[in-house]
Amino acid sequence: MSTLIFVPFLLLGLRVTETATETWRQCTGSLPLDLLSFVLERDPSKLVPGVHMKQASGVRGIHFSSPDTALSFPSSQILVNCDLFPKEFSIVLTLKVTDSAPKGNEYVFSLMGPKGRPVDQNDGGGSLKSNKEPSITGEEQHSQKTRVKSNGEHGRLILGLKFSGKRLHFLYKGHGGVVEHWVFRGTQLADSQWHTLVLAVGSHHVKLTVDCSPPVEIIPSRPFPSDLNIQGSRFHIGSRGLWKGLFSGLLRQLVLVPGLDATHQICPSSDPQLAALSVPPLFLDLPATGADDRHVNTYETEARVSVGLEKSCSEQLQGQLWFNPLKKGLYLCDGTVWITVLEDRKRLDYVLEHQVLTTSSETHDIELFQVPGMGLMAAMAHRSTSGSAVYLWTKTGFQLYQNISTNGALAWRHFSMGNKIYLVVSNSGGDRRFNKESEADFSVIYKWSKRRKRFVQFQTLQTHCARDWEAFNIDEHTYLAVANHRQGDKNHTIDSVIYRWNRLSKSFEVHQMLQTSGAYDWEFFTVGPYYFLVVANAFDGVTTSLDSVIYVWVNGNFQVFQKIKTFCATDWEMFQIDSRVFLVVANGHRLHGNGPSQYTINSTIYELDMSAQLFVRFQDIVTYSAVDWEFFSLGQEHFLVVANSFNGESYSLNSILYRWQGYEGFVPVHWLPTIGCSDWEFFSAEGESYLIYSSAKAPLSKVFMLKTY
Ligand SMILES: *[C@@H]1O[C@H](CO)[C@@H](O)[C@H](O)[C@H]1NC(C)=O
Ligand SMILES: *[C@@H]1O[C@H](CO)[C@@H](O)[C@H](O)[C@H]1NC(C)=O
Ligand SMILES: *[C@@H]1O[C@H](CO)[C@@H](O)[C@H](O)[C@H]1NC(C)=O
Ligand SMILES: [Ca+2]
Ligand SMILES: [Ca+2]
Repeated sequence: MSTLIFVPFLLLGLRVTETATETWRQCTGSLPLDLLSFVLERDPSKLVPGVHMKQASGVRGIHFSSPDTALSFPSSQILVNCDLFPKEFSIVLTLKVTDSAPKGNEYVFSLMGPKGRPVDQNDGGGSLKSNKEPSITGEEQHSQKTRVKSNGEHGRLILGLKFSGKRLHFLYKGHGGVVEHWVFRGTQLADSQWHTLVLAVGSHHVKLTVDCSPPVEIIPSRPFPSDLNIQGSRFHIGSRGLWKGLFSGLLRQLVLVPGLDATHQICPSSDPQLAALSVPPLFLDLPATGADDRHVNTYETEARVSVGLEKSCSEQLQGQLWFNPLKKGLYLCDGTVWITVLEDRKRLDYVLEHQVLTTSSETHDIELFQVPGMGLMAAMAHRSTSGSAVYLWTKTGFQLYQNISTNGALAWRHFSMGNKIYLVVSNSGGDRRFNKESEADFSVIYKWSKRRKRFVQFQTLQTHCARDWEAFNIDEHTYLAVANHRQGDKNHTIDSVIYRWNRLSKSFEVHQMLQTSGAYDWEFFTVGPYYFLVVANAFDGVTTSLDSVIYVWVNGNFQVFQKIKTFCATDWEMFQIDSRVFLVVANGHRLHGNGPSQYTINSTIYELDMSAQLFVRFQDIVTYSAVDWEFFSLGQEHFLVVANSFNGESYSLNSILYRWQGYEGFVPVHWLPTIGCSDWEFFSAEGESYLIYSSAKAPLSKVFMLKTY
């Protein structure tokens, strides 16, 4: 049933992020967009007009009988909120083309521009030009690209895939409205056999993989355009919207995968001619029929989908689809229970830039909290010696509320005792003017003054290049834990300290010391009646490959519970999904001695195995000098966003939003461009959901609004 996995994505459309500098928005994302399911499943109660289900060699596909409008849809329905076709993508298709196919053009699919829009004809060259492209595979295949002047036939064509003279052609509108052709010769496709093709278009090369065999590659003289405008365009499946050019073969799979080469997602395969990324549920496996290879059977498809109120799923109904109009859900009977294929519910649709907040300097951390009578506030740890600041959420976004002088602030943490609100800042002592001799620095606790409506200094605590504070309550006592990163310039293996609030002296006092190595983060969490504290150990002076330690509270103190190998661990985030408990670490880089640093490494999600009483590896996610993870839920869906800060060359890179997909774990769904990303925080206000990120390399923070539908 693996073919079903991607079906729920098909209504989600493509993710987009706006960049402030461009008017046209590029379509981004990497979710497979199942174009065939999109037309076939819009009304799961019956087969759309213009197609018939057919079976060949015991495998189902559709045959096109007319270019019905039901086989066409606006591109904006799946390429949501963007104007430019993805500049990199792949197309996965499974089809069967008869060896007696007519010589004329037959379109597997096309993307056509709006009617009546004149085509730019400013390109003077009108004659047919042809130039051979070198084949880097050195095999017999030839690839050829021709430039044809746009004319009536091609005028509206933006992009398409067609068979012509038994050869596969990929066409797109190049500069000046000139249609570019890439022709893939030497591949035997029109032989009445099923074939699965992956056409992968990258910035500098194009690759066609047939049945998971070694690919045919071409390096086009002009790369696929990054500015292919698709505004007002429509996809046509099996045609270009006209009778002329209707595809006469059988089509079983047609998936557009923006952003990446999907070859490795389906290859190698045990059944390469039918390798599946996403196949419409209607085509799902049938009982063996023993039908003759060449014989084509027509099937009654109506019986496969039933519409109406719930009935029980039994062995007889195995493979049956059921559409429930009340829930707008599509379900598949697996022989005992109905499995959800599609269900209409609140889902993350896209991410919009909401506010660019200019700050006095670069920012290492954002802490969000509510102050009664004031609303949502954000404390930001700014790098500059002029200090940090607290911001207040208003109708237009965050606005500076109070300047607070800090000294190399790296993190803020809020907590409350009774009805009083406090903030503690970790001052790393970036400015050594004040404490040259002692090499110690002081972190400061502030208290919210209701009368003065501002934070006022409350207590100072000596710390050593403090990186993080954590606050928590155990048995009605309030504790603070500081992550002391290093003492002096070299000594990283030092004590981090747990403080406890003393009600009599009205101050925090040392409760327990725990030895840490370049401590970067503390995370407190509870599981049932147990209290845990986990430290991110980043560096011991020699290597970043160190044990980070999970402690558990026993008899009034923390004791080691488990050690986990990490690589410059910078953050731990605990989260729960249903009754499952997870911990994810952000690994910054691998470094040993004088060797080079590796920034592209895995960060790992661990799951608590209740019976073994241990956290065990659940999923590795490749990150780029990750410095923060943030977990949040929207409706029924769960997400993780990572702060990728550096890839070894640049601080400008995407932070990635992952969505929980059950047994597949977390899969990437949004790419958010960031600069030196240092922190992500999720928050809700006035019924809307937002993410904010801070930059350690630019004096700005950005708020994104999460649009759901
Ligand atoms: C905070 O400090 C900046 C200068 O760094 C100043 O421009 C601003 O007016 C101050 N704002 C408040 C609310 O004190
Ligand atoms: C590092 O600092 C700790 C605590 O101050 C001290 O006990 C230890 O000896 C120091 N190590 C080195 C190598 O200086
Ligand atoms: C990340 O982990 C995966 C699976 O655990 C592994 O295949 C891959 O090589 C790792 N990547 C890096 C960059 O370490
Ligand atoms: Ca954390
Ligand atoms: Ca965070």
